Amino acid sequence: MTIPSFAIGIAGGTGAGKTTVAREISENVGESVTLVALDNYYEDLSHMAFEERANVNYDHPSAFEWELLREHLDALLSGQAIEMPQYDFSEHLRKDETVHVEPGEVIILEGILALYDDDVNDMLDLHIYVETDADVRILRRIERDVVDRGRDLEGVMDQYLSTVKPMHEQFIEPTKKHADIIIPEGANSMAVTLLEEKVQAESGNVAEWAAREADLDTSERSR
Ligand code: UZR
Ligand code: MG
Repeated sequence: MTIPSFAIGIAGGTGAGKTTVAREISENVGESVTLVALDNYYEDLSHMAFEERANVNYDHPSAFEWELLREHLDALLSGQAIEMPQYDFSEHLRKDETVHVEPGEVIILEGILALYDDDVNDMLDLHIYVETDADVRILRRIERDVVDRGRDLEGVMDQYLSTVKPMHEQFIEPTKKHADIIIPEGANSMAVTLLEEKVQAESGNVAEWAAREADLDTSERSR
């Protein structure tokens, strides 16, 4: 059983590059990393019709099932596996199937409001906010929503102006104050490299590092 030794939250506006930062860290740290996408914790709206679901404000904190997220983070951090819900963006719907997720050495929670909830923040060791200009974010958002999430341009534009932008200003941006560090642009490779080093130092390698350091000390002293 793995008990994670380090938990990271990565927040920021839509299209900021949160998922990229999370993926790069998890690919490069050489530790087992469990990625928790906040998107998977959108409330289950299967009781609503598609048209109704399409009009939900998905950028408001109330769109998420915080209780389930807290429960799952808590379980992972104490070494227990979870059944993680999956989300279908083109249907605005939680899928029927879940995915069995085991805790790794490092947990990364990633999503627009990853630094919003006080209890969640308490569970995280490192709080990151990815800050990317709004024009870059909307361009990425258009590309992603049209290509990957089956939306049309007009719908993306309407949604951006009616909910995405105002909710960003009201709820997402203010969570920056909970951040330990702010990364300018998701693809900032220096920042990501520094983060990887920090993660390595704090996580499973701690014992190994300590041993190596101790070795160095002795050999230096005997010189
Ligand atoms: P990221 N979102 C949808 O467009 N449809 C859904 O069914 C659920 C979420 C959007 C959401 C938010 N907002 O801006 C974005 N809207 O997904 C968050 N409108 O995802 O962090 O990957 O950008
Ligand atoms: Mg993303």
